[in-house]
Amino acid sequence: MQRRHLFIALATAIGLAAAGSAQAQNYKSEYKLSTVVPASFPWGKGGEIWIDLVKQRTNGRINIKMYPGVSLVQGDQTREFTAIRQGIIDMAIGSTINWSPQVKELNLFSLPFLMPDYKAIDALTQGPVGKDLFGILEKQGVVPLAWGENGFRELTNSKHEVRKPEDLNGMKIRVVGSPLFLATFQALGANPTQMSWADAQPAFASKAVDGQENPMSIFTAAKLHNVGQKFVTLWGYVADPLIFVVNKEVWESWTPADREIVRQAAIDAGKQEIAIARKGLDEPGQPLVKEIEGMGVKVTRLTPAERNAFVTATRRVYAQWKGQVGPALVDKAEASIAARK
Ligand code: X2X
Repeated sequence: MQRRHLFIALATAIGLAAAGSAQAQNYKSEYKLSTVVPASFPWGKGGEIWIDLVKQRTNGRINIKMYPGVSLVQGDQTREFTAIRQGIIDMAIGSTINWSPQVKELNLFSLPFLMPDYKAIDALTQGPVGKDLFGILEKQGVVPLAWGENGFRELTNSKHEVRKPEDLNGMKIRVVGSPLFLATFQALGANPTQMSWADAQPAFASKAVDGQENPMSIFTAAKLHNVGQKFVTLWGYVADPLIFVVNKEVWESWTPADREIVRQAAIDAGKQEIAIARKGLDEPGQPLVKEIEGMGVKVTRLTPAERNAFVTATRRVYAQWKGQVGPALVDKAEASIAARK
């Protein structure tokens, strides 16, 4: 190599090294990722997949650690969104339910009996409604990247089979999130009580509450049959998608190339997570439901007429909350669902 070329090569190497270290100084040694449940659940598994993809694709430049149990906000999942905005949390995979106290439009997914099937969820998250919601989140100062899924929330209890609204009469049901859940269960004649997931599990064990609503994947991973939840009613009344987000300042501290890597990793992890969340539920025979029956749990499937009684009993709540969520957005959601393929 000629002397001049050697000099240029050396100068370039020094320049690159300097740029590299300047960049590394802006990067934290660890980014905190908040979730409600750990990797033994599809939700936490999605976090693990995201973390691994980002690590591989950035050659370790972005190092993420998961904090399940919403431990960065002492288990109070309804404070998670505010903590992301404040930078107490760098990244999160959050349920639309838990962020709905701050982002009223996210109550959309909790409108009783809006989404009849998985295709309806996809029609919302992957269509114009999903875009609108991401725009709303951006205006609130977080960077939304991808959708995941907790799932259709089924009704469980320790008392008796629930086939009609009257069966819920006076039953103490743990709910989370927004007042919409209180309204829905009150309309059904139940006695709903708001409680974090952390507080809920001991409350089932001690029989302080009779029932709850959560996806079947949460039921099995949390082993709710072991804390007396022996009756399940498959009613699919609401489903909560998950949203992968990053705090805005953190996002802006990354190079454009790294932002793109984190975004694509979130999309890839989200797709995988949704498949895991639906496993055993969206295939013929629903093997996950069989598994639950095998644990000595009575699983009740409603006839269309039986399900309709729950729909009718909650119509007033739907109408009232359509106003709170935003009638234009709900109209758009209803149209997207009607047009689903
Ligand atoms: O608390 C719940 O019920 C859970 C785990 O499903 C959510 O975080 C919404």
